[in-house]
Amino acid sequence: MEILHNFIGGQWLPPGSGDYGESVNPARSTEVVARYPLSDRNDVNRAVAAAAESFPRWRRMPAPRRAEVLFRAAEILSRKKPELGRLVTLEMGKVLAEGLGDVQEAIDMAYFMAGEGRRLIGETVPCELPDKDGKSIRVPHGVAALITPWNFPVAIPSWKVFAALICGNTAVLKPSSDSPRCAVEFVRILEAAGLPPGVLNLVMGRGELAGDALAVHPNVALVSFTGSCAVGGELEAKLAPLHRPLAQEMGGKNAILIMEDADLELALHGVLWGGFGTTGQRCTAASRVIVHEAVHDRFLQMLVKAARALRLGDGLQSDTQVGPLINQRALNKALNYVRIGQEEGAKLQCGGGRAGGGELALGNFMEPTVFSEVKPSMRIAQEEIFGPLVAVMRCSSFEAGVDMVNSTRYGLSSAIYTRDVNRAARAEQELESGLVYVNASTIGAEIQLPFGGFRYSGSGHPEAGGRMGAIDFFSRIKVVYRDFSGRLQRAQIDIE
Ligand code: UN1
Repeated sequence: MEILHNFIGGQWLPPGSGDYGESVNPARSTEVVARYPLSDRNDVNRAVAAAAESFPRWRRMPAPRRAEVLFRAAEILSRKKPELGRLVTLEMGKVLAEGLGDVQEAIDMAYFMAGEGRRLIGETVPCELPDKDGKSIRVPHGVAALITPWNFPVAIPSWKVFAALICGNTAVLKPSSDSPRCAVEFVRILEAAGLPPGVLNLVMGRGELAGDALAVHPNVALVSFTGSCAVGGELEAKLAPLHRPLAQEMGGKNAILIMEDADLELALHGVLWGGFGTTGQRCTAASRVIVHEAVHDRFLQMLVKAARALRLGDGLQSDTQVGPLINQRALNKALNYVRIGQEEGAKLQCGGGRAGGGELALGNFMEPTVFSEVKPSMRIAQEEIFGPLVAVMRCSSFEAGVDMVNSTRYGLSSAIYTRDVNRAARAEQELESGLVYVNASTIGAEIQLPFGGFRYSGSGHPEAGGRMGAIDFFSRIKVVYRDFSGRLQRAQIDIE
């Protein structure tokens, strides 16, 4: 068991308070993975000061040079992928293949953002006046506050950190208290890659204390947050008077729409992967399945049979298909939704309980759960559960199905299974979510395109790559007009 320290100004330091919390293995709650600092305002102040101090030098370093650090980090991440993937599973619970995938996403992001160091594209345009030109350039904001969740404990820090740094910002990372050890390993890799001291700082601890103090700190220029809608909303209210850019990635209530002409076997794999992969703990998880009435009963039967057969267990065991929930609170929340679903009149088809036999009793395991006869207005069809619970609904047509998909306040990811190319194309237009999948599940976005949700799912500042992705948030546009005529030229006036 390791005692973790904050990383401030290039040094690993204990918290001023001397207090620590425990990160435990969700598959065996008695196993402490690490003790992490319960940082307070003073630790945060030190970290922000270190980031602010290192900003002028980092900002002036040419972006292709900054990129060299990211390339080296990508190489170290690749080398350490096996052990880091295991650590993800140990601390967060997802099965090992997914733990390795989490690290792979960080490797992809490191290479991608390193490449951006030679792009960071602006515009050059002709001016209306002679001997004058105009261009836009990207400049950093300053100190970025990065607040990350536990469900992608390496990947999501990488989305924010690499994008922030390549643009020339310095940063303070505040990871979830459920995955501090993964965050420390991630930061150690950047340290080993030769990142100058103070450019990235790490402060661990509770959101209410360390996270809040960081987000509202006067010397922080912008905030990027991934987490629940409730916390995102509170953050937005606290930041409103400060007029500081805030990117939020929040919840989802993502749906898979299965039409009567779909390949049902393929759709089944999509639902199992989207609904029960990562134990349903992705913001892109498929928690609703809307099936055309002509194939509804058949599909439901296939789904229930397959869900019952899923093997629960410690994610490090090679035959495990579904790991534990992150903590007792998450387990209680998901179990509570089983009760709510039953009270609302939905029909529990399988699962619904804590899985407690043998070794499983030590962890936060829940049986893969399927409800049928779910109505769009029910809470289990509207609220994010973040657990292995799939709500199956019935629709009578493509149009009715699309309306049902769109009938929540969220809008992160959605999917359609159909063999009709015209219908697939219409779905691309009609589904109101930031990500739309055709004949694929709601999860598994790749990093070279933007990632973000509509409505309550996000603030409209997508992360990751592509035009309009994270680079747009972590840089700001400065417009430069250069007049080399040697005389006063008045725009809009001296146009002859
Ligand atoms: C998340 O659930 O918070 O698209 C992120 C996916 C992953 C990222 C999910 N690449 O499912």
